Amino acid sequence: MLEAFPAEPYRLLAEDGTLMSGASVTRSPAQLRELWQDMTTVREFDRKLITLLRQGRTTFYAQASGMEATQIGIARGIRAGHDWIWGYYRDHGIALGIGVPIEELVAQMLGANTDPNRGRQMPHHPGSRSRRFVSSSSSIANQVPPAAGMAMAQRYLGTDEVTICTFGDGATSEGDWHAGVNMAAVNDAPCLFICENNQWAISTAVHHQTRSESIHIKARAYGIPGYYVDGNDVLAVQEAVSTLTDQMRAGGGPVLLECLTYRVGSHSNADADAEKTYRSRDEVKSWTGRDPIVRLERFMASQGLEIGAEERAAEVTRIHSLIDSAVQKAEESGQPDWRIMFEDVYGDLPVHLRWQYDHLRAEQLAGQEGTR
Ligand SMILES: Cc1ncc(C[n+]2csc(CCOP(=O)(O)OP(=O)(O)O)c2C)c(N)n1
Repeated sequence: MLEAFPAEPYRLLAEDGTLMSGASVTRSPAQLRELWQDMTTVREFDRKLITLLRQGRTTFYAQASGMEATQIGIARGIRAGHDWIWGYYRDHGIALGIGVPIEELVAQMLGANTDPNRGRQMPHHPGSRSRRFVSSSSSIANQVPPAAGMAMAQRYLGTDEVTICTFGDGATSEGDWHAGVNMAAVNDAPCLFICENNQWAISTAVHHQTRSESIHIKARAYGIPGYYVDGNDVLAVQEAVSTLTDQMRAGGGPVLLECLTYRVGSHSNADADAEKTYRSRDEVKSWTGRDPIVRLERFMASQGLEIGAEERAAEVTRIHSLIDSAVQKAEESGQPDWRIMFEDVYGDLPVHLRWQYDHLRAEQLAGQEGTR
């Protein structure tokens, strides 16, 4: 049973994929397969996007490999398109899991004309109005105070929507994080704060950036419950997220949930060879041995739902071709025109921006004259 402040992370599946004693799993075969497909999509998305990055076709990427169970468990534990998500730059797995189309994500990452944000955000910082996935900020923990504010509004308005706010372990050492969690706590705002504890903040190990014995224990300081889940067990994460959001929908206040997982890849393109610099190959190997996708596959096999080699290969091919065609469409749509800088903010352009617009336009025309 999910309990606040446990000594060990809550799990339904042991690391070898067997059911924990006393645990029961009520998912149908179709639901289990869907979770497997979602996690495989996140893994393959990483593979394809890293290739694009190396080819210079996008300029920033932060992979989620190893963290698929956490992100898909979150996506499948909320009411997608109804609840609001304030995520961070590594959350493409959540975006995919709640149904943000691959084409939109890829267009955002390539800064293409077909990007709903029209290329204005840094690559790999997607948002989706229709799926209620708020465009993320690169500034660590920046999303926490506004997420608390949105949850306060939900409380005042009496809706049955809740807010999900995700972040890494490093974010819990930032001032914004403490201000936001405190504000949600004193206002009983229905915000589920979720730490995707992948144990590294770029090159800083979690035990080097906090003296707290865990992340979820920090909830005590704000008088709210802290939960702790095995973030490589998709069934446990999904169950915890759905239980905690149901509690908040029924009038409960904010909670903090820590999902213990591991980033097996690099932080981003800034540290492409992490094992040569700040962490050991043995450490990474010990976590690749606890692969969240393999854990679910083993459980499925024990239920007579084995994923065969052919099925796996067909699924990977299907995902790759979806991504390939999304890339082709995005690249064919071209890059946004410079004029979009001046659109979508003001109904009437203020005088200083009108001046800048005219100035740039004149420069552009002069440039065209010069090349004739
Ligand atoms: C306010 C701020 N300080 C520093 C940075 C530089 N920075 C970018 S990512 C990062 C590490 C964040 O680690 P964590 O919150 O654990 O998330 P993870 O990337 O591990 O998922 C840092 C320090 C930043 N973007 N914003």
